[in-house]
Amino acid sequence: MIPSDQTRVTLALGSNLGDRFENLQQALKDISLRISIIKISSVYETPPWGYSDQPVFFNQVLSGNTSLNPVELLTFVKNIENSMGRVKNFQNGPRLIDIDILLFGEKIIDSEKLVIPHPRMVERSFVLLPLAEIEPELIIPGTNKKVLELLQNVAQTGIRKLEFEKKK
Ligand code: PH2
Ligand code: MG
Ligand code: MG
Repeated sequence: MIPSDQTRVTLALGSNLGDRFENLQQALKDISLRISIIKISSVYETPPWGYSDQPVFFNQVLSGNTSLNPVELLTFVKNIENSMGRVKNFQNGPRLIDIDILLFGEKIIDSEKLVIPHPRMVERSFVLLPLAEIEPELIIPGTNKKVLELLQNVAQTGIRKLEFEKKK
């Protein structure tokens, strides 16, 4: 059950600079201040998409409940990126941390600042594979397709699920 004043949201995290695992961990800690995290995927090592001459990424997807509205959520995640030291780079270029809003409940939003569902998520295996781990049956608004079906349409070459030592 989702509390009536909250929305289930899904975010994608990525990092390919510095200590990539630590960056994901820090982002999760900051995100959990305003999102009560319900599901979280494994970390995946993924080849860079869009611009290949850069380090490999670590990617992870989470879902949780928040009382923030979409614009507040965008501001919240941008503030985390900035506080972690992300600097402006070129599109698809290397980054310390990237926090993208994939889904905001079943909402479809197409404004200048914010497009939800994330417009490129359906073509990106570094998003769909971790998402399929936590929400295989979820239908992506506007597509009429389940995550697992969308995953079948994208190449998964070079993606590796990482096994981290669990803290005792
Ligand atoms: N993010 C990008 C561009 N390319 N490639 C991978 N593997 N993972 C990412 O998170 C990623 C990317 C733009 O945000
Ligand atoms: Mg991104
Ligand atoms: Mg981004």
